[in-house]
Amino acid sequence: MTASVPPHNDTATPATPPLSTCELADLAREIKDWGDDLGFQQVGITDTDLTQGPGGDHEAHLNAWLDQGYQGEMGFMAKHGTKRTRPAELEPGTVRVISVRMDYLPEDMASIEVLRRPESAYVSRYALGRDYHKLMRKRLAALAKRIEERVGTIGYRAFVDSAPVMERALAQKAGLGWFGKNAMLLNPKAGSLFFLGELYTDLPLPVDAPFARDHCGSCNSCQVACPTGAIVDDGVVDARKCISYLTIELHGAIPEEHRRAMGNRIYGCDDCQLFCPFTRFANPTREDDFYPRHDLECAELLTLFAWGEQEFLDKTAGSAIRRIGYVRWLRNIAVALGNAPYSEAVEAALMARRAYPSELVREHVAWALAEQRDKAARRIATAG
Ligand code: B12
Repeated sequence: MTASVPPHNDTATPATPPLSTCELADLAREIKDWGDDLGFQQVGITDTDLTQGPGGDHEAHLNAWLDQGYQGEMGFMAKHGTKRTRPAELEPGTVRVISVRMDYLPEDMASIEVLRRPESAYVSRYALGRDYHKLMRKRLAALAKRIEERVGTIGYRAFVDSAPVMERALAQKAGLGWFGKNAMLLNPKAGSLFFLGELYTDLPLPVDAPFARDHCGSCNSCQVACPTGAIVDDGVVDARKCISYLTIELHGAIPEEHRRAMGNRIYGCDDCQLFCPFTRFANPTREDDFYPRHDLECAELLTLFAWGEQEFLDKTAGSAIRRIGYVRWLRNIAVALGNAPYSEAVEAALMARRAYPSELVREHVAWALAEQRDKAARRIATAG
């Protein structure tokens, strides 16, 4: 989680005189054009009421999710009380939310092929290039500046997956898409491989219509595809089972029951999106910064496991991957190596890390070695 742009509060500048309804409508149209110039694929505007409307009561939904303990160790999900569902409690004066989305999928990713090659590492497509948080927040700040150039000082604050904000609920209300059975915010023309971001503002702009239709119908490909059965109900993810949580958010040991199902996924998981029929409509990103670095889209597990700590820090500088740190990086790759077909090279690489100073790494390496040796023994038994 990263920090948001601090509240803009320039008391030296005179307050903006109230705008007429027509001026606000013109401004809303301009905001959408500026959003497009700044690289957002869609911009919508909504009010701040997340307790009623066609999307449902998100405050109640979130509380039910938390009551089930689905957040696991993500204490930040429960920490902020109603600030998450009531934007004006987080940022006083907020009456509107400008919700934006930005495509992140680089072209020619051959994602499913990589998933099916157990010697290769699968890194979530959102994390192959530069970290999106800063990039999008800067663009949102630039959008706010353009608004201020037009109308004078406004109150605003920009967020991208940072503070207690219900990003999907706000995006659905702002007309950007519907909630898929995989809980993703999906757009019929773009699938779900995009990030969300918001500008909270005190400008009483006209709002857009919420996205009304649910296009999932009877399809449940995402639920069938989820390797760990983490989608426990339509639109509900038990994070404790989600490979994204297990590889990124969880600090300790990955529960053994999920290790085999992780396959070669070493950072995040995209299966509930890759196997969604709407993903074929995903548009390639316009951002060079989201293109892969260091061949992360198809690197060999053994290559990544051989990175030293300094190499990990150098190669993941400016990437979202860096936040998991080197120990969890090794932990995740050790599990994937345990899942790879038996080979002497894999066994040797694991042996080389058997006495690694971190107990967390040692335990996962020991598990992976046992898996490898089990496969070797079975191979000999079959050959005999
Ligand atoms: C915590 C979190 C996680 C957790 C928990 C995920 C989860 N489903 O809750 C973990 C670590 C598992 C995770 C994983 C991923 N995440 Co995440 N995550 C978040 C975060 C910080 C909060 C989500 C949250 O509030 N969860 C609580 C549940 C209750 O809310 P929700 O997930 O928004 O679900 C809504 C829908 O389910 C819908 N809904 C569906 N059914 C119903 C029924 C009723 C009655 C109602 C009222 C509502 C409803 O309403 C819910 C909100 O009320 C957001 C950023 C943010 N601040 O919002 C990013 C965010 C949701 N994540 C994102 C991404 C990209 C991912 C991954 C794809 C990353 C990856 N490749 O590994 C996976 C996808 C997993 C999945 N299928 O959800 C993007 C999603 C973009 C999009 N197009 O939807 C976000 C918005 C970040 C961003 N700024 O772009 N994530």
